[in-house]
Amino acid sequence: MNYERLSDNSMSDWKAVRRIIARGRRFVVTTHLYPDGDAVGSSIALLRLLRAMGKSAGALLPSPVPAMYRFLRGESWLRTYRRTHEKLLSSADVIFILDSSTNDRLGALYETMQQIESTRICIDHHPNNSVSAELKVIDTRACSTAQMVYDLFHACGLKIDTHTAEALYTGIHTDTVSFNFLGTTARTHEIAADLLAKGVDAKRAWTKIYRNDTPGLLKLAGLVLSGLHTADRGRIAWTTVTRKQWQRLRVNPRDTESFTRYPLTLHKVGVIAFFCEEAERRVRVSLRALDKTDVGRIARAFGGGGHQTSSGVTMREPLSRAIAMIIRAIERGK
Ligand SMILES: [Mn+2]
Repeated sequence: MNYERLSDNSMSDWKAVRRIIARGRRFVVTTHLYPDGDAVGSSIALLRLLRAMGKSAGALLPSPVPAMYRFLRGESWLRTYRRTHEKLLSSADVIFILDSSTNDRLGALYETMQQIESTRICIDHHPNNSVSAELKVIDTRACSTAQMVYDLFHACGLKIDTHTAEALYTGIHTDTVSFNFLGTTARTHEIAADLLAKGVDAKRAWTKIYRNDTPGLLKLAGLVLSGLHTADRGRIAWTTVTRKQWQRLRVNPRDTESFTRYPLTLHKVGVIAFFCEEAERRVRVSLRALDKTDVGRIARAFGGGGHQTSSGVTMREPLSRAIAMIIRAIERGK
């Protein structure tokens, strides 16, 4: 098998990135709010790449790394951005923006970045990327940003060590929903095989990422599932969690993000919506599509973002109104 080939990205894009890296001395890596496995994994891997090239590199994230990704070696390099980091950010020759499709998703960093001179490079796989950057490498066919960073390692002629492999594997595994969705191809499996050959322990990664549920969270999942709704003869399925429900079981509402996975096994289901009432008039909506419905477009229509198969939006509406608006949009978006 040949792992050197760059089937999706044009080599010239990576050459440009490599040239900018060679010229710079100080680098900062950042990614989106509420970072997922891909955001965390690709950030750690890119830091390792920059350091392997003898560069000074740090990472400033708009929000903290979730507990389930803290097993990754190098996680402690990812710091949560505060105003006191402004100097550090402005002294960077280059800022890498990973896995983020909009400026909004960069939180407070975006505001600061507008006022400084650093060159910004955006590496992402989301469609309709509107991030402000001097150089953008966008590959909507890539299953994850981690896969693109894997390509960059090859373009820079660098070896991938076990810790880097584990970070990249985590990004690919989580973004593809365990090698099932979002552009999972033969190449995705080839890369995974290469990362396993480099020493990734698949069972350890799965255990760390997925075996974190508390009894309270599973009890909440039970409540949520008994309130399952379907529409359009089973094509649409949705569940909700109210503020009262998560408060009573002392669950952090952020931890309910994984609840979208349960209705995926419903026979003939095409679109899944999950509504989490995080606060009064603040509803986090997660959408997943198994059919051709473009849930990315639906989320964008309400100010959110994402892919055709996976997207999200936070709505400033009462729960019942948010449900009505989104379900109507899904019904129309067949
Ligand atoms: Mn991603």
